[in-house]
Amino acid sequence: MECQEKIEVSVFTDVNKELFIKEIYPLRKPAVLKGVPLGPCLEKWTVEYLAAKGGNLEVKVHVSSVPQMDFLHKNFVYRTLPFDQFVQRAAAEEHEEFFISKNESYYLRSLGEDARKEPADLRKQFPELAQDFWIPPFFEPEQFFSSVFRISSAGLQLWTHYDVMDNLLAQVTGRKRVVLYSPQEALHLYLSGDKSEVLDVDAPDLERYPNFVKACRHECVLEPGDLLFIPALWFHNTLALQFGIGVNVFWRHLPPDSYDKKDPYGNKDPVVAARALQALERALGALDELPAEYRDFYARRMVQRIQSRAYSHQK
Ligand SMILES: O=C(O)CCC(=O)C(=O)O
Repeated sequence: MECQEKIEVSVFTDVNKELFIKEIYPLRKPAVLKGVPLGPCLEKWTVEYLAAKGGNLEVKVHVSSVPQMDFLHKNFVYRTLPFDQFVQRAAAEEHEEFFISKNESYYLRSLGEDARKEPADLRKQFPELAQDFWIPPFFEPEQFFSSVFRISSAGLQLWTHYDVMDNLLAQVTGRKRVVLYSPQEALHLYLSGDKSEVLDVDAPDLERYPNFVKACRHECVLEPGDLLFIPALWFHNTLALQFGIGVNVFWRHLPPDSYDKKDPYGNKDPVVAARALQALERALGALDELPAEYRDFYARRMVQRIQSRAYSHQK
C-alpha cells in the first residue's frame, strides 16, 4: 500500500547527554537535536577562515556537472584539490577554474590519511579546525569510529544510502534537507548494496520503481547548529539548500568485533550479516541447479522461512 504520510523528524531542544541517552537513543529513530554546544565552529567557519586554517592539504573531492550525484551510474568524477582551493570553489556558484563546466558542483567527504585503511578523523587531518568543533559527548570515547567533513556546493544532493554505524550529522553552516527511510523500507528502495537505485526521491521513476511509493518518507531541514541523529541502517538522502559545511561523527553501537576491520567508511555490513549474505548467495547458486519451476517453488519457501524466522516487523 502507498505510504500517504510524510513524517517530520522529531525535534528535541536543549539536548544534553542524559536526555539523549535516556529518551532519544533507545528509540532508534532519527531525531533533530537543537542547542547542543558544538564549539566556536558555528561562528568561525567562514570560507576565508576554513581556507586559512585548513591549509593546502590535498583532498579528493566529487565533482559533477549536475547537482544530483549518482554513485551507481557515476555521473561525477573524483579530483584532487588543495583544501583551501576546494572550499573557495565549493562556495562559489560559477568557477573561473573548473574541471568539467563553470557551474560544476563539489562535494567533500573527508578521508583518513591512508584512505583505504584509516577512517577519517578531523583531529588528525585538520587539527587546527578540529579544535573548533566539539564532538557531542553522547557515547563512550572507545565507541568513536570517525569524524568526517561534509562540505557541499549549494544544491548538491547525495544519493540515498545507509551506514552501519550510529551517526550524528552536525550542520555547521548552511541549511540542508534530509530525507530518511527506516531500515524496514529496504524492500521498497531497490537497493544495490548500501545504496538505493532510486536517485530522485522527489520525482521517482515509478515505472521502474513502482514499490517506491510504499516507502514512508521521514524529513527534516537542518539549520546551522543542528545535529541529526541517524541510527545505523537508516537510509538518508541529503540536499544542500545552500553551500554548507557539516561534520558527521560515526560511533559503534554494536560490540567492536561485530564490524569489518577493513572498513574505513563505516558502511560495510557487520561481519555476521556479511556471512549470512554470502550464505544466501550460496543457497541461490544451489537453487540454480534446479529446473525453473522447482527453483521458483523452493525460492518462495525460503522467502517465507526467512520472513517467519527473522523478521521482527510486519512491513
Ligand atoms: O551531509 C551529507 O552530505 C551526507 C551525510 C551522510 O551521508 C552521513 O552523515 O552519513
